[in-house]
Amino acid sequence: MAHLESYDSFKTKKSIDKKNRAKETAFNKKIDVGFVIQRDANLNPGIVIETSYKDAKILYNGEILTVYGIRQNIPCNQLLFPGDEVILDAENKKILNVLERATVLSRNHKDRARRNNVVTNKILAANIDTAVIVVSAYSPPLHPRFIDRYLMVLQACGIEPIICLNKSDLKTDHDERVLDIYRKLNIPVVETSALNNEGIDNLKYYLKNKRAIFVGHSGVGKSSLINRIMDFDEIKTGHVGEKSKRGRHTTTSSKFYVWENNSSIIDTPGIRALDISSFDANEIQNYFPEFEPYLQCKYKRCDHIHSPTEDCGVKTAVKNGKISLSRYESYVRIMEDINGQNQKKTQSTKEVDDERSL
Ligand SMILES: Nc1nc2c(ncn2[C@@H]2O[C@H](COP(=O)(O)OP(=O)(O)OP(=O)(O)O)[C@@H](O)[C@H]2O)c(=O)[nH]1
Ligand SMILES: [Mg+2]
Ligand SMILES: [Zn+2]
Repeated sequence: MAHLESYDSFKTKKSIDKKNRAKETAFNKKIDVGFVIQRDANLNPGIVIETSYKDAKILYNGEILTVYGIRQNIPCNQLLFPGDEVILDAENKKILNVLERATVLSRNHKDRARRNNVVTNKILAANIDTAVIVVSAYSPPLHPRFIDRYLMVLQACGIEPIICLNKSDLKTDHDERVLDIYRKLNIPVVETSALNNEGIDNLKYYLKNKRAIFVGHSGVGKSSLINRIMDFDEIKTGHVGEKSKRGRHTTTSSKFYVWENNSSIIDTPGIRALDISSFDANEIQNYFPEFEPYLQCKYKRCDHIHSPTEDCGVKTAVKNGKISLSRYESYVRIMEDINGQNQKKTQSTKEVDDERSL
């Protein structure tokens, strides 16, 4: 198994840019934000905690204030997201400016209500340092395919990943084997049980002085973990279906929580599937940094799928145990999805397939 020096290679998309002549994807595109201003130490911005279609709750000088009518109240008609920093006219409860975003976490969203499953890029949060991919043991079951897709999205957004296996009280050998794949890639892996209050201090250690976001499937325990970290019981949590082993989508909007000076977490609604159709098939290999030492294939445009093993460095490395089979299978699945989607973008059953694959 290739052992990476650090998980830096999972942190930014710089290496990906270098190799692909800085191609702009839906995930890293510069968002046109009108009246955005540069950061400056003299500014005293408020932080957006939560937004609705009309209003935004802002943390400002230790207090939470609500700005009503955000559509009319922001000079640039700018949409706001949790983690956004804004300059306020606090007296008149008006937003004067939005600070330039350090990072934007976005993901594709397939609108099933609209014809042809239109895919839009949806921003989840701004100014995030670290994203915790929360997964769970047993229910919902742990799927490495989902983790691999989320790792790609985070690399594209330039956000550090942490993997948190919650429900460690239900952990099996299968879960242990999956976690090992990511430990060997030097991605921080934390095990917690929100139920038994275990591993919470370790998780806090990784999140100290960071702006973090918890992402993942519904029912894995994102909100339960935040309740433990905050040492309260305020966030509503929901049961997981016994048969389906799926969550009930209890959290419906993202919200920013400060758990210590300088340390915050955004709770997000659980998702069903992660669409990766906007990625370019030629770029995918670069989102698997452990492939890099083995990219000397016989054919320059080798896709590491269709060439015979003896002609392909990546397939040979998988055969020799230098690259994890699970990661390679994710790569193949993602390539198939992207190529399939390119040919049949309107295929209405695709979403069902995506869900099954996660
Ligand atoms: N056994 C066990 N159950 C847990 C643990 N943490 C959370 N749960 C249970 O898992 C269920 C789902 O928890 P939530 O915190 O609502 O999950 P979520 O990820 O926020 O779900 P959404 O808001 O739907 O995205 C609840 O019934 C929790 O009691 C844990 O460590 N062990
Ligand atoms: Mg929740
Ligand atoms: Zn190859």
